[in-house]
Order: sequence, then C-alpha cells, then structure tokens
Amino acid sequence: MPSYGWLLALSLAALTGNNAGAIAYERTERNCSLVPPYLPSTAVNTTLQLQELRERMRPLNISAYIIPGTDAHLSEYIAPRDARLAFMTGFTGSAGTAVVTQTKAALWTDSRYWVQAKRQMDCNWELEKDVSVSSVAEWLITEVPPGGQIGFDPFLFSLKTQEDYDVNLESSNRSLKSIPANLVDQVWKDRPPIPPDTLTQRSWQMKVEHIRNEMRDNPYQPTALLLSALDETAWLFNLRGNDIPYNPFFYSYTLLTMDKIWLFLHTDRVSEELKVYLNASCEGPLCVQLKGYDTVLDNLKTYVAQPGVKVWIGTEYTNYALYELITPQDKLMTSSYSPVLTTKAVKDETEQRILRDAHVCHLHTQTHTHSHSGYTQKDSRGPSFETISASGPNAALAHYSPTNETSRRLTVEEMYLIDSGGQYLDGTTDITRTVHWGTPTAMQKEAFTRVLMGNIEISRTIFPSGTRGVNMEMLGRRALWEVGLNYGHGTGHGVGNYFGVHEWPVGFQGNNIPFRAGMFTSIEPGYYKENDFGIRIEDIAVIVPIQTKYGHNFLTFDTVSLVPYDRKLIDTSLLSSEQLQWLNKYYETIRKLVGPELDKQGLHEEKDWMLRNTDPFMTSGSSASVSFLFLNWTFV
Ligand SMILES: *[C@@H]1O[C@H](CO)[C@@H](O)[C@H](O)[C@H]1NC(C)=O
Ligand SMILES: *[C@@H]1O[C@H](CO)[C@@H](O)[C@H](O)[C@H]1NC(C)=O
Ligand SMILES: *[C@@H]1O[C@H](CO)[C@@H](O)[C@H](O)[C@H]1NC(C)=O
Ligand SMILES: *[C@@H]1O[C@H](CO)[C@@H](O)[C@H](O)[C@H]1NC(C)=O
Ligand SMILES: *[C@@H]1O[C@H](CO)[C@@H](O)[C@H](O)[C@H]1NC(C)=O
Ligand SMILES: *[C@@H]1O[C@H](CO)[C@@H](O)[C@H](O)[C@H]1NC(C)=O
Ligand SMILES: CC(=O)N[C@H]1CO[C@H](CO)[C@@H](O)[C@@H]1O
Repeated sequence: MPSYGWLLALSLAALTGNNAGAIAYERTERNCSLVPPYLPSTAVNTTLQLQELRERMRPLNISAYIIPGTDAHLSEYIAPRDARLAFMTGFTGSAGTAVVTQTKAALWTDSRYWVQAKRQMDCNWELEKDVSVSSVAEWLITEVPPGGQIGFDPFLFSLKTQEDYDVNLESSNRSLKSIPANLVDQVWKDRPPIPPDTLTQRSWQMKVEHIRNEMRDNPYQPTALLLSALDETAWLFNLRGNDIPYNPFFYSYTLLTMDKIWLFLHTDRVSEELKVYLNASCEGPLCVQLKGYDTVLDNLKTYVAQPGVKVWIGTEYTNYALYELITPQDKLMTSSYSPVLTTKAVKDETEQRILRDAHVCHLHTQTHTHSHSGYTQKDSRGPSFETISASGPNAALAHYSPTNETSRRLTVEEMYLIDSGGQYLDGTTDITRTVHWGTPTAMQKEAFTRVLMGNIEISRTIFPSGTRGVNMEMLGRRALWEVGLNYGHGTGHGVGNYFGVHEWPVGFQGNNIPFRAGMFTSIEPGYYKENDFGIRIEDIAVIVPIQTKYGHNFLTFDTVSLVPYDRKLIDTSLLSSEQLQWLNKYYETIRKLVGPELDKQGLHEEKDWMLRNTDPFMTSGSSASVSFLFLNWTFV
C-alpha cells in the first residue's frame, strides 16, 4: 500500500520484533480467585523481595512501609535504578504507590494502568484503584495496629505528600516514620548503577542574574533558592545529561544565593572543560561551587543555621528530606513552583522559532525512525518517551506499549493509535494520530470526529491572557459529553526545548499556572472503549497574541504539529462551520510549511500523500466520499 506513505512505515514498525502472534486478550490478566491462582507469563514473582523487605522492616519496628514510584527529585521519568516500585511489585507503569505490611501488600494506580497491573503483578499484591492519599491512609488505618508506625523514605515524598499523609492519619493514633536509608535499595541486590556520563553543554550567567532579580523583587526577601527538580538545574546551567530515560537530565541539586552558586552533582563525572564553562575555580557571584551530590543535606543544614537567611523552595518538586531541614519556619519561603519553572515555561523568541522549526524538520524522522530505530537524523537524541503503538483493544489502554506477550498482528479491520515523539538538540516533539486501515464502524467514526472536535474547539479558542487551562479544559470534552462519552486522562501538558516532553507547570490541570504568550502545550483529547479500540488526537500548540475586535491582551493557540488526521474517520457533518474552517486553515498551513520541506528532503511519495490528505473539506457531505465530491464540484 505505497499510497499510505509514512503510515506504511509505522505499520511495519509495529510488527517488527513483536510478531509472537496474538494471545487471547482475556487470558492476559491474572485471576487470584482461582486455586491455584492463574498468572499470565507477564506476571512477576515477587515473593522473595517481599520476604526480604519484611525482614528489614521488623527491627525498625514499623508496621507498614510506603514505596512511591518516583525518585528523590520527584521526576516523572525515572532512571532504572530508581524503579523501586517496579522491582517490588512487577508493575512498570509510570504512576503508582505500593504499601507493604508483614502480611499484606497493595498497589495503588489509576485507571490508565489497571489492566497493565493485572498483567504484571502476582497474587501477593492487591490492586487498589482510588489513588488519593486518603484511600491509602484508610487502608493503612485498617492494616496497622493503633500506636503503630508507617515507614517512608523522605527523599521520595514531596512535602505536600508528607503533609497529606499526616493530615489523613492525624487522629488515628498511627504515625509516619521517616527512614532516610531506603529499605528497597537494601534488598535490591542488582540495582543498576549510575551510568557513566559526560555532561553536554551550551550560556548560563544571564539566567542566574534573571533568577536573582526575581529573588530580589520578591516581597518575602528570600536569601537563597533551592532547586530540586532535575530540569530546574539543567535549564539554569544549560546542561544536559543522560541519567533519566527520555529526558536529558542529570542527578543534581542547586542552592543559589545572591553571591554564591552551589551545584551538587556527582563530581567525578565533571570534566575540566565543564569546570571552565562553569567558572568553577573562583569564589565570586558568577563562580559555580561544585559539591558532591550527597553533601546537599549537610550544606543546606550549614546554610540554614546562619542568622537572617530565608530559603525559597517550590513545594511541588522539593523532597521532604530537604524541606525538613529548613527550620524554624521563618527561614522558609514556599511557592508551588520555583521561579525557574515559571520562567522556563515562557519560551523566548528564539526558543519559539526553534521549537516550531523542529516540528517541521523532524516531521519525517518522527514517523520513520520507528521503522529502523536508528537515530541517524542530524541532532536527534532519541525518543522523548516510550512510543505508544497500539491496535484494536490494546489502544483502549491509554499508555499501552507493545510486549511480546500482548502484541497483536495489525489487521485492516481495526484502529491503530501511535503516540510518539523525539528529542532533538533543537526541540522535543510529541504527537498522536489514530488511523483505521479498513472500514471504520459508525461508532468509531463518530467517536473520532468528536475527539477531533474537542481538539479543534480548544485550538481555536480566544481567551484573555492569564486564563487557566483548567477553565477551558471542558471544551476538549464537550462534543464527547454530548453523546455520553468521556476520557480518563488530562487534556494537555507543557513541552520543552530538548527537555522534558511533559514540562509542568504548563497544562490544563487544576495545579497548572495561567496561560501566557510563549508557552507551549499539548492538546490531546481521546476516547477509549474497553476491549475494543482507543482514539487520541494530540498536537503541540504555542500560545500567541491575537487581535480581537474590542479587547486587548487576548491569546489563542497556534498548532505547530503538522500532520493531517485520517480523513476516513472524520464525519464532517458533525463539525460546525467554524470547526471546518479551522481544519481547512490548518491543512493549508501544513501544505505551506511541510510541502517545501518534503521537496527539500526529496520525499516525493510522502508529499503526494500529504497533498492528498490535506485536501480542503467541503461544508457538508459524508467524509468517505469527500475527495470525490470535491473533485466533482471543482469541475462543475
Ligand atoms: C476468575 O475465575 C473465576 C472462575 O473461572 C471467574 O468466575 C472470575 O470471574 C474470574 N475473575 C477474574 C477477575 O477474571
Ligand atoms: C515464587 O517464588 C517463590 C520463591 O522462589 C516460590 O516458592 C513460589 O513457588 C513462586 N510462586 C509461583 C507462583 O511461581
Ligand atoms: C495509641 O495506641 C496505643 C497502643 O494501642 C495505646 O497504648 C495508646 O493509648 C493510644 N493512644 C491514643 C492517644 O489513643
Ligand atoms: C515499637 O512500636 C510499638 C508500637 O507499635 C511500641 O509500643 C514500642 O515501644 C516500640 N518499640 C521500640 C523498640 O521502638
Ligand atoms: C568568572 O568569575 C570571575 C571572578 O568572579 C568573574 O570576574 C568572571 O566574570 C567570571 N566569568 C564568567 C565567564 O562568568
Ligand atoms: C521478544 O521476542 C523476540 C523474538 O522472538 C526476542 O528476541 C526477544 O528477546 C523477546 N523479548 C522479550 C522481552 O522477551
Ligand atoms: C456525479 C459524478 O459525476 N460523480 C463522479 C465524481 O467523481 C468520481 C471520481 O472522479 C466519479 O467516479 C463519479 O462518477
């Protein structure tokens, strides 16, 4: 099917290495009520690690131990050596919390991962579906005797999380006990080491001055800023590393004062070149003092002991171990996000241009790397997250990635969803398209169209600067809600320049910061029908100023992802004329920007495919015959 252009390449990719054949869908989950229990081959036997963890718990006199899924920087993507939750439970999803007592073990994860958990966990583990702290606390109160203690690693709790547990356990006569030496690490014999690495580089002094000005201008007069999230330090110094999968970050903390900069990192990995770059052999305000990663607690303690100091932390990404050192209270200043994260969220003109260009130039790679998985494209640094490639019922799992046991042969009879992205030196991409190789059902077509309507409704919205994403999020759901459909994940997230593909605090959630011009966000409504199919349409957009008839300071979204949607799945009769107009204008932009790039790269087949798929839609008529109708009409 050469006429399918890159879609063909995608389908080949999905087959490569995963052709173990389809296994009946229902048999892939465990069944713990059978005797003996039924375990699929994907389930991990966790008996030994549980036994050893319990042995470590006894002398500490704790009745339960909490194992979060994050690392000491509260990162979204974690290095293999921080995958303690997966080691203990077998479950490899990106979100979850486990609790172990002497007799029980339970995992909490959200709806995206229930099926995966039932495929990967053995019957040592209960699956709990309400992921709120209050639900975990309720379970703890049932399982831990009165007066009992619940152990946790303070490096893996944000102070917000610690406080939530405290509040929920407050009147129960059960208490948390902070245990800085992680118990899972003690039983994890072949825990992966820190990868050897050299840090890559590019100019940081202006950023330091900018952040110092924010500190100076702050009415609470902080004397120091503590940076804990990995992207904060990476951004501040323009450094990238390799410690975390998919995100180019390195283990680090930074303590920035008006006249000093302390950078905590694994100093044995610092090259002479990097020392020169960081001006590390002097004492002035623009000299970086390199300190061992493990000395952060001692150095912070010493700093806080001085009179008249006040340390600013962002509560969303600071771990409890650091937070609890900052006492008394008048030495602490908090905001949800550090000034580094809020500054970084607004891209300057150069960053905007570069990130836009990345979506044009890498359009082709983004779609072809999947077939030969080489990072041959210039500036490419690999994928920005694990590609989600799912057909038929597997796509109903919003975060499915193929494995030998669950992969399915593609057929022309079903829908196929691919969510992929790349890290390039000039930007990070993330895009999802859903296609049908054969004839979609009426329901599939309607659901797809309604998801697309949600994407378009958000994309074409005009709003005052400073509007919060959470207040426009329902525009992405409205067309689905009208017919009683919905989706169980967020509607979008910020994106970085060769940075995190999920760059909070930009997005459509309640705890995201207000939208300003220059921010990048994904827009990604979806619909998932269990055991049947899944749909997601995801584009990246930059927030830009727009002229309105009467008002000033209004903004809208400008979509930078430039790939047409599957025409076969669009029922244009459902779209409003404004939505159709938006779609046609978007297709015009794709032709204008991507056409010349495809010519330049000599991709003639892809260009033909692009042109065919960006034909303007007429205002009514069934979409299956739209291109015919269009031809007939132009000749009439
Ligand atoms: C487990 O197997 C039993 C007996 O076949 C069945 O009744 C039950 O529904 C199964 N449970 C799950 C969760 O599949
Ligand atoms: C799990 O491993 C333990 C210890 O090696 C063993 O005794 C047990 O039989 C295994 N369980 C299953 C279901 O294979
Ligand atoms: C907490 O529980 C312990 C053990 O049962 C008991 O001795 C103690 O009195 C309880 N304290 C409160 C405040 O209820
Ligand atoms: C262990 O915890 C119990 C409450 O569960 C407490 O009564 C006891 O004093 C503790 N023992 C030690 C050695 O800390
Ligand atoms: C390096 O530090 C010295 C001494 O404080 C300062 O004068 C100089 O401007 C710094 N150089 C750079 C490139 O930041
Ligand atoms: C999946 O199957 C392929 C081909 O049979 C094999 O080479 C590969 O090691 C398997 N991967 C896993 C994780 O089992
Ligand atoms: C009514 C009519 O002329 N229909 C034609 C429209 O164009 C298609 C493809 O070019 C023809 O197959 C139809 O006969």
